[in-house]
Amino acid sequence: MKTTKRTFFKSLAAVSICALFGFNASPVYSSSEAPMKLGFLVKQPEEPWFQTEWAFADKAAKDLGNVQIIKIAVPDGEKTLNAIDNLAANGAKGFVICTPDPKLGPAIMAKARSYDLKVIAVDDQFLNAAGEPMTNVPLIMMAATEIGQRQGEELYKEMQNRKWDVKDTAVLAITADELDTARRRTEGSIEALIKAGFPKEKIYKSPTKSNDIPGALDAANSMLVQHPEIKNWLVVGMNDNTVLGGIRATEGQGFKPENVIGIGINGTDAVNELSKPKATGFFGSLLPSPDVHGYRSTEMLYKWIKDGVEPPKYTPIGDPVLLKRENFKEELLKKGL
Ligand code: FCA
Repeated sequence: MKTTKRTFFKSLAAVSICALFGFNASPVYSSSEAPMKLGFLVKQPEEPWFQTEWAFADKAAKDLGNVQIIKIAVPDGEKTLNAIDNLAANGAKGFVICTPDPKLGPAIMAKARSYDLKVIAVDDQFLNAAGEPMTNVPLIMMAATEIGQRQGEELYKEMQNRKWDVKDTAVLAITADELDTARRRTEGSIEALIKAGFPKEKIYKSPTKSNDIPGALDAANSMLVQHPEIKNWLVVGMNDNTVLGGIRATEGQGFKPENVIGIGINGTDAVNELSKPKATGFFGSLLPSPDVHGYRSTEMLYKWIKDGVEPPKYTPIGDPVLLKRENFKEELLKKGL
């Protein structure tokens, strides 16, 4: 206590002396310097996936020291552009963003540039006016095709475990092709199913209007009613919510869990479902690394601003773990989730 007091008075004295002689006193008070402010903007904060990214952005900020993360929900274009104005007004130096619409890429970059803010895209890649990926903006995302392929392989494996007859079985693929990462995941999944031997003509695609459970439920319902001959369904979708919508539709139409296999992607958003006392048609979920996405993107942005270290243009994050009812708690714990 005494030493703290003494140091405090010493510093105070130093500051007064500096002030007296017109020196810059800031080095004495370096720990009380204003924190570096970084934005972390996400399109769907209701998804645990994005909450996890936020939590790990905060963790990175804590480890880096004197960094503050400004978290903003950006469900549409207007909110996104307003958020960038607010960040600039608050003195932020840059932001990480999962955009609500990849086509906002040029507008986001123009606004960011006008304020001299650095930008890292996470999860969803920006598209330019011609609809091509903006490869000059650093991007960190899960390896989309690969995770999709894994979904297809695991679905096929579980179908074989259950000894289903392929002739009574079909694939319900709920698609969201406007979002490139979604398209690549579902295409990867379909490709893997065909490669494993699933008949191509029994893979039925149904586009969802929105990337949430209600949207996917509608898309699935309209496909299920068209195929009353099918006894067993494999459900493909770009993330947990999409597959969950599909599962809810099969339940609504009277299918038993034994006749449905759905495997989601994200993991974090499947915890409630996998915790249910009785198994549903939702067999499991592929958990990539939202922790790494949140942590690494923040760290990259910090180093870019502080030390001028430009992040790589593309950082793919791979190696998902398959969460099932029996292992999900343990697997999530291993990652500190
Ligand atoms: C997209 C999806 C999210 C998550 C993320 C990694 O943004 O919408 O659910 O899967 O990619």
